[in-house]
Amino acid sequence: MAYENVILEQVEPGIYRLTINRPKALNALNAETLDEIEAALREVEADPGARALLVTGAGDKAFVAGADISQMRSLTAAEAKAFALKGQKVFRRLEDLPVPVIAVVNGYCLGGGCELAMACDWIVASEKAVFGQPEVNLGVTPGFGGTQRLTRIVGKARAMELVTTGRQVKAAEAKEIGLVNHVVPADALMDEALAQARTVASKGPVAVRLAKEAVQRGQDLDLDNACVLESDVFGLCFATEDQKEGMAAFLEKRKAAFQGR
Ligand code: DAK
Repeated sequence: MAYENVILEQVEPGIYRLTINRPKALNALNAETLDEIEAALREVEADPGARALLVTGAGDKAFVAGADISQMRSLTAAEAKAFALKGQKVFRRLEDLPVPVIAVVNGYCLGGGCELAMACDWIVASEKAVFGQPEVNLGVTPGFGGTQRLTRIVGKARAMELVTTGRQVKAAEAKEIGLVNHVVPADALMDEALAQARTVASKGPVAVRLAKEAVQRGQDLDLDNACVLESDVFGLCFATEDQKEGMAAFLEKRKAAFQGR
């Protein structure tokens, strides 16, 4: 499918990269871009060979500087709610993508951009990246899940401070509070993210998908039920050829040749 606001490419077998591509507006998310992100996610979901997805922003200045303020400014209350629901739906789909998703954050990662990055599975950032939920500067609250995901990731007190003051944090502080997994020099960013995606792609594909499901679905369950979920997915692994191959390869001291089934 042809896109105007995003670029979807398969950079290596099984490794996809989705680039939000509105650099003149610092990759701000308008409704059309959200629709295209959703369509791109459908494409990745439909490929049984997909192993990992990288999400990034075009240009060297921004990942995504937020939801598109010029499009939002004249929304009615009902339209604003519909816009928030659209973003939440798309970000949920991203979170539920059956393969790991790495946010590759190359610059401003604000508002809806920070919410997009948090809906990915983890964040790799350049030293130049800046994170924040500055919506209160505009007289609104975060609307694409920011109040909820930020709280789950960094804890209530830190999230409360960031969403009520709009304070922006640089990459080093974002790592310190657990929002970002890795910070690397700007020119090493994509290589680092690709290396991580390659590592994921080299593992047992069914196990990776099931492990993501267990972590993702388990975090909102109590520990007992989450452990039942874990034992279910662990059991399911033993119905796969990958489990037989992975364990045979270990015992035969060779590299596993996983087939993803
Ligand atoms: N939307 C639209 N355009 C944007 C934008 C944005 N979020 N951010 C930047 N741009 C545009 C600028 O208007 C400018 O366009 P031109 O003037 O060249 O046409 C161009 O990108 C370059 O930006 P600057 O000239 O401002 O660049 P600077 O380097 O000087 O500053 C900046 C970079 C990132 C510090 C600055 O652009 C900035 O502060 N941007 C806004 C950041 C922000 O406030 N982000 C949060 C947006 S609000 C909800 C649903 C969703 C949300 C809330 C509620 N419901 C429906 C309830 C989410 C809201 C948000 O994300």
